[in-house]
Amino acid sequence: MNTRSAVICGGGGFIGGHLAADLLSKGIKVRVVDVKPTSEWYQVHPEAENIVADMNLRDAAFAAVKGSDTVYNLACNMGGMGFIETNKGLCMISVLINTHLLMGAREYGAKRFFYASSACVYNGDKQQESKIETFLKEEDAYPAMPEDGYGWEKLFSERMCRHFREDFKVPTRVARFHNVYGPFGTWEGGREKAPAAICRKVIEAKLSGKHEIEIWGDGQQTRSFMYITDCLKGIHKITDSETWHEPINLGSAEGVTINQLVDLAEDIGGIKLKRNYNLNAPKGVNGRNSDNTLINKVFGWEPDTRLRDGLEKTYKWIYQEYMEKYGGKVAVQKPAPIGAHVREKATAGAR
Ligand code: GDC
Repeated sequence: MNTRSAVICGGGGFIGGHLAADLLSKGIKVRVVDVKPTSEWYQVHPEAENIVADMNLRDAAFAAVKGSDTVYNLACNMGGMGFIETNKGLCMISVLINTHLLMGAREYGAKRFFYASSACVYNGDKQQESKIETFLKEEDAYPAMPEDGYGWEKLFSERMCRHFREDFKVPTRVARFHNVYGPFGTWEGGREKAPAAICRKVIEAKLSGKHEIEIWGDGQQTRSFMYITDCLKGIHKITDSETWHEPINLGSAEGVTINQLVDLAEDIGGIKLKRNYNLNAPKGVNGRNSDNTLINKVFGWEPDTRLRDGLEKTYKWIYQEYMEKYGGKVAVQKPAPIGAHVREKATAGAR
């Protein structure tokens, strides 16, 4: 598939901003659409056509899609566990975005439609053990028991992609992202995921001189984290594939406990902290890792950036952002707002 023009829906967000830069560097004509005002986009690329619109609405979604070969749907209301556990209804409304974009892709004959799904579609029963070896295979999404709210929306939308492909010949491709991190992502405000949150907390401990850190859960829960450049490589392979169209894992298989993630961040920050475990905080599943058998078989590749390397770059970027924003003072972090009033914050998926 040779894309000449692309629209990135949710391109004001973390992954979308990086994807726009990447496509522009390849000489592709790029339209970026996001509901947030451009002042809140993580990256704004002046070479792109930048549009502020709410793709929950049919007309805006159709206008977004019109005239582009490839549609990337990264738009949804999302965040880390602290957000999705307390905003289930809001997360489910994103079903409108994918529905309208798929209908638009059908109407205007898009050559490709990429949908950013998530590891949150996997059956919760298979993620009960805090083990690094909790590798999830693509078939583990069924029988369906995904993450409540957010995961159900993702699973439904995946399914809709399948039926639009089968019934209406919209050439859909679906990746299941496993916790993506890197520079130009959310690091405060309540939607941040563990890698950015832990980096920020280490930085705050250093700045405040209070050498303690709050960790959600008991720190034994396991995850794998995918660096943004791997995510981009995978998006291209999956989108451009002429043969593979089923949902496929896009994640790192380097599993760690959250305690090990904290070890790495402490090491990068050059500090050791007293750990306070908050067992009442949002925790999500006990164990989750990406089984990469299929992606290796289909594409002869899997995400391979070491967590230590990616986290170091992320830490440095967050440190700079922190200093720029707060000038070396420690900010009081507020929890994410709950409810419909955050609709305008809908942003790119960054699973
Ligand atoms: O938020 P998250 O990165 O999402 O959390 C990973 C684990 O880290 C959780 O068990 C959480 O309790 C723990 N944790 C410890 N301290 C903290 O300060 C903290 N902040 C955060 N955020 N977590 C902390 C994600 C979803 C995404 C997406 C991906 C797909 O779930 O939130 O939207 O779909 O999964 O892989 P996580 O990995 O549970």
